[in-house]
Amino acid sequence: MAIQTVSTTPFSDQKPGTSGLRKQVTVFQQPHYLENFVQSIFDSLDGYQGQTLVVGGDGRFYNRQAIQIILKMAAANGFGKALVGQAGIFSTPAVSCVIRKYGAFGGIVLSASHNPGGPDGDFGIKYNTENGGPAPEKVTDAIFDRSKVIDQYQILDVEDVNLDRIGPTSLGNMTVEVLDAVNDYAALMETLFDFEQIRQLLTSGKFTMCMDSLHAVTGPYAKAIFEGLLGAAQGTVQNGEPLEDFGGGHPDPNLVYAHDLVKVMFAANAPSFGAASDGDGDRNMILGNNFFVTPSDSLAVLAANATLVPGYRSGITGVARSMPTSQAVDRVAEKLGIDCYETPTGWKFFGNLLDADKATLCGEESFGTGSNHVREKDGLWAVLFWLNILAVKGESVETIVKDHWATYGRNYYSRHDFEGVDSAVANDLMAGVRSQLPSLQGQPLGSYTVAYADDFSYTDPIDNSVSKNQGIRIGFTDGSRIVFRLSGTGTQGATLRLYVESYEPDATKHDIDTQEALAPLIQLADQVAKIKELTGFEQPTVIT
Ligand code: VG1
Ligand code: CO
Repeated sequence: MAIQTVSTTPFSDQKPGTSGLRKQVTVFQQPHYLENFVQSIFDSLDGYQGQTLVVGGDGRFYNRQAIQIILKMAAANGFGKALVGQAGIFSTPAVSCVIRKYGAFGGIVLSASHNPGGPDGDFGIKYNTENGGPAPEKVTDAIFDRSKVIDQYQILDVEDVNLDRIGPTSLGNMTVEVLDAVNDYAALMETLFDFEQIRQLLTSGKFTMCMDSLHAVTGPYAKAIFEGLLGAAQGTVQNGEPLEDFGGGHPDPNLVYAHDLVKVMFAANAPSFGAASDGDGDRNMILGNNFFVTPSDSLAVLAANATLVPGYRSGITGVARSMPTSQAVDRVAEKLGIDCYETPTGWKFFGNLLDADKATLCGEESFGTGSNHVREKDGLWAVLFWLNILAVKGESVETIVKDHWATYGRNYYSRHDFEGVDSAVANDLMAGVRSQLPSLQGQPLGSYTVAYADDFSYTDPIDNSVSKNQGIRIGFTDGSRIVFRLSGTGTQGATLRLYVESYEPDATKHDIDTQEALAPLIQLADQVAKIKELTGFEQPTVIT
């Protein structure tokens, strides 16, 4: 066995963001770039000799090459076994499922999620720990610190592994076991949901569904589960062939990028139910016939109806949402008498709460929902959860959401993204807002009164770790809020995110257009942050 020790020099830009290290493919293709990061991961870990590593990705361009490099490095560094999805494919929630099921030491997920792929697109890598979840900040900080001083890495000088043939092969002293990418995940879903009842719904002839996999990783999973196990009509899954460049699209399930699905679901004879997932399968968008469910409302509806679903029949212990996510779920928690946690953006902050059983359901406004069944957000899980609720209730998506609003009040909510802003301008803008915070406290602003104005800081209730500067929030006395954050997943320039929320208890006022309902707050946000003036953007790039 030929272990090579290769000399290298550090790259200064290997700081993981909201969800791992994301860069343009061309950056990852630089000699030693991926290798440095992978060795930095291994160097930051203890006790993995002879242990199992799970490796898989969303199938985007460079996935296969990266996996070969990672396997040869894992073998050279002393891992005993690697579990890899067939063809190098695993959705992000499937990696989490496999790490937990087989008691692996950890896993490496290759994805840039919702970012475009292809030779000119993006690539990404992140490390997940033994609980199946994204590494917490203390681990990603250690990886970054190591990457700044790394001077060598270990790699095996051997032939590539056949990733298409299921079963074991030897790679030096390590065994590579190629697994069916779908089986373990699908089996887990069967333990959580009433597949028989969902099958009856999908084959009743009265209910139609359209699932858009956006040419990304969920295609094979969705076909196996919906069209296979649950008997939905062939063709229920559209854009179901994973492509290395996602067909040139932006694999982000929202009303802008999932345009094929939006066309189907907002047509005259639309199906009863529509859903989409992102590049790596951890996000979901839920649609009814001519009806869009905001992700924040989706989380609240799932929490309110959880006991209708077998996996959650005995109730949920608590819920958690990222800070910018609307407070709709808070109202459900209050009624259920359970705790609601507010965390920084990014799934890694839910891990401790889930491990400690303080939260059962978690969600983010960015089309992410999940539960304690794995430690990642999970797109198809959310779709199945909705299907199970629809099957039990026998009502439309729209009726369920509107009844929910009538019971709990409606949290009008929207996110405005300004993509490709000059980084210096974005930092100045944020600094400008930050400097106003002390003087805003208690002051009138437009027709509102500021209740609090701060830079969100989070203390993890389990390990007491503190995460500062997680978004600037200005809250008003009537419960409405505006929040400003810079994205931590982009690869070029900066993306400014503006999150706007208001609360309307009166059911006669629940049919207002969202942007109209939020217009006064949107205007105030521009006044405070001078978005148009500083960025030169007349409109946001994406509104969700
Ligand atoms: C975005 C979302 C965040 C999500 C993250 C990863 O981060 O806002 O809620 O956790 O993407 O999602 P940011 O820093 O760009 O706002 V995914 O589907 O990339 O794993
Ligand atoms: Co994703």
